[in-house]
Amino acid sequence: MRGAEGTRDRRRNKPVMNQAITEIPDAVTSENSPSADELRKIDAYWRACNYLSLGMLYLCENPLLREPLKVEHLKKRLIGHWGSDPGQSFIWVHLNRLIKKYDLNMIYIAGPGHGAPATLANAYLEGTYSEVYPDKSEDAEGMCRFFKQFSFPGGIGSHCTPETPGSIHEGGELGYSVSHAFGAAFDNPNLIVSVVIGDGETETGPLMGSLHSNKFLNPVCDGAVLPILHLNGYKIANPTVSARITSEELHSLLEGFGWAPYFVEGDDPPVMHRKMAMALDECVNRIRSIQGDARRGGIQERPRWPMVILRSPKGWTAPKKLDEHQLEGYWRAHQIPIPDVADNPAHLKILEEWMRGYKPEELFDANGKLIPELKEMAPIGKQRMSANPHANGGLLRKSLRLPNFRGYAAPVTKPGISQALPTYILGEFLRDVMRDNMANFRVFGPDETASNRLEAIYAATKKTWLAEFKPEDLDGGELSRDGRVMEMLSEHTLEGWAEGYVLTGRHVFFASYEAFFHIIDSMFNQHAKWLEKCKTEVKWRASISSLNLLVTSTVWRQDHNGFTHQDPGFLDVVTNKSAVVTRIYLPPDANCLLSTVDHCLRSVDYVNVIVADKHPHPQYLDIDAAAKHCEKGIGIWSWASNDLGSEPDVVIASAGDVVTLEALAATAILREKCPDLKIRFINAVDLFRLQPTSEHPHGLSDRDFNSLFTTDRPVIFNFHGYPALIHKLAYRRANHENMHVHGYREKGSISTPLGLTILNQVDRFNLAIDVIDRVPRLKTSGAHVKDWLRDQIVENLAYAHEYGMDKPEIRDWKWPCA
Ligand SMILES: Cc1ncc(C[n+]2csc(CCOP(=O)(O)OP(=O)(O)O)c2C)c(N)n1
Ligand SMILES: [Mg+2]
Repeated sequence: MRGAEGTRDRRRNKPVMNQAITEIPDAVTSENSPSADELRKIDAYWRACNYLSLGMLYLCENPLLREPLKVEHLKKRLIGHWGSDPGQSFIWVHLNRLIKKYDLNMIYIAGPGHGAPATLANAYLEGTYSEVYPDKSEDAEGMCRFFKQFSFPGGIGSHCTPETPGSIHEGGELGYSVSHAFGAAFDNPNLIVSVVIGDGETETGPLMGSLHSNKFLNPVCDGAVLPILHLNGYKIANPTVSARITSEELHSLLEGFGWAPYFVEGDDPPVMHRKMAMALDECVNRIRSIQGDARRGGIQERPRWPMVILRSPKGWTAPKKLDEHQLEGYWRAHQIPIPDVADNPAHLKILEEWMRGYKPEELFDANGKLIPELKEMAPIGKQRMSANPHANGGLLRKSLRLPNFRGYAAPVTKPGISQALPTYILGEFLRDVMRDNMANFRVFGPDETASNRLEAIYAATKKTWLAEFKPEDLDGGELSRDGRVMEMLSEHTLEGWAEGYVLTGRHVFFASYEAFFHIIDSMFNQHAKWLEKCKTEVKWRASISSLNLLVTSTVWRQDHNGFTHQDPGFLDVVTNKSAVVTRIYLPPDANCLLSTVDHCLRSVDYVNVIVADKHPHPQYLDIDAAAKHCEKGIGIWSWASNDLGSEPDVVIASAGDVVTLEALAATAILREKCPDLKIRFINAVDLFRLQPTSEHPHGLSDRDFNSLFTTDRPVIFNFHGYPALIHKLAYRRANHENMHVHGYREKGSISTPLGLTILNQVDRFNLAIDVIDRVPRLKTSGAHVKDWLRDQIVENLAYAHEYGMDKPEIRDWKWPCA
């Protein structure tokens, strides 16, 4: 046993220490300690979990080992992870004790989601699994099916997938457990979110950043998060950093992050059960005292919330060695601990003895159901972590109360004459959404809510801040302990909070700089996958609110920040994911933005990506026209077109705000310089209208697409993002070979707004040149105009280089054909 002695050894190597480590001692008991009989039952329950975990990894027959184990009882392919399971089940059974003892409302998040056999075993033992999937009944046949389906074709995945009752976190991609946990805890004052963090997971950037979440949790109106760092020492094939620094260093690190860590260390189950029970009692008492003090007397200081460091062997309770290799307590226990059981009779015997060592015959009755004495160790009904409605958040979801977005409209009497600041106007709408939904709506942004011009929200609520306040904060700091705007400079943490918040049945709006959305590409991917499964396969999961992402501070107005801030590629990432859950909107003006956001806030089960710049822009549509245009998703702007009653010579199309302005300016130039040219102007708000209906539910029918874009006329498409995306969406369309897409060509620089568009050829002059080149009858007759257009490019760039800004007629451009 590696216990206190080993710990002392490590401590000889002493770094600086701030405060004594709270380590639960081996031999001390308190009046509060569980009785010997309770500990015996906890251990038996844990053995049942471990038995089931191994059953899932290995068996497809003989589930209770009522016959000698033979090769034909084994799955042909052995897939899954053992190493994390026993520690996670150990944690789960102890949390069950806690829930019952203190009548808690608790959910469980498995950071190392590959330890799913632990979560699944517990869901099965609690009866939830059989309630949700009746064929996995609590008897030998049901258990057999339960084992067989695990990580098996046609069955379930090997992680805490959406099919897993009680899970809101798949844990396939490590790093987001703590941020998800906090998202779940916000505005859930009676909830405790237990979150197991893998010690390998702790090495990820997102996890480390998320440890700061405790500065954003309000003990009065939020619930608690109880992190349990699962220090089992190893990842797939390496030791973990956290396990190979001294306990003092680890303690200092976590204390520095503001936590009060309780160390539970060892490998002797009876001792460890008692220590874990004591540690968790301490944690609950501490949580209750923090919350009680704050709820009675207000928040005096930032709470130091408890957490547990569980140092126990990886693959705990496995054979110590397999042949000459260490198994328990080493990375070799990570996946299938004994891989060659089918070919190696001696190893098959070891597996059998190992499984029999849990004494299944003492744990399950004649039918194969967990015996009543152990059944009663788990909570019942909704108090089971596997059945807690917070982990099926749609059940708790209430629609937002939304003010009428028309009341916030930018006045537009004629198209393209007046200017407005779209995101500022949106901020006014969101302010009132916030006012009417002060318990289930939050706004997220990495230090940028004001920068993105959504600052009107602060009139309804401030930014959450539980760290130190300084006098100067009163001067525009907008900080408050009970604020509902979440700002931290970690896109990962914010995205994780936002996901945790919607997954538990609430509503979010997340705004971030366009270029830095890439930081959460992968998190978006995972969330989209989760949603897709829930929507298409896991019918018992209730619909949750959409994840609403505002992509702002966009590429086209980063002329001053330069190249690093220019990247519209998040949209490409989004289009890779299932059409069932992805939506992309590019509202061209403020009123379209209002209508779009109103729609998104009402929707469920999507990721809504809305692209809108934060600078003043010309306004085109009054609020009624905007609502209609957004409803259609794509349409002809007849006021910009002159092809009424005839076939157009060219279609000019746009998707995006800045590129719409340039496309309109090009249209105006062409209408003046080539008055005979028949132009049709199309604007797309809903990008997926471009895809065929067979590819996306928002896709236009071919008939509608062809009548809009024609089947034979050149289409000059000015797009906000990378041009290839439009080709990808529209490549099956009849007129695709006539589509010429302008978009960001990765030409970034410090420039003026027009200069940047010229660099990438989405500017009015280059667009007009392209039209002349593509319309057969203008090819030669348009030469003079083309020449003039080239002059304009040269002159405008020269002006920008001389004065550092665009010419007044560019800056103050208005639609001239009104
Ligand atoms: C972001 C990410 N990188 C890599 C992996 C591949 N991977 C799966 S499990 C694992 C080791 C996890 O170790 P730890 O967090 O200590 O969990 P344990 O199995 O020990 O509980 C790795 C690297 C992953 N799932 N996610
Ligand atoms: Mg580990």
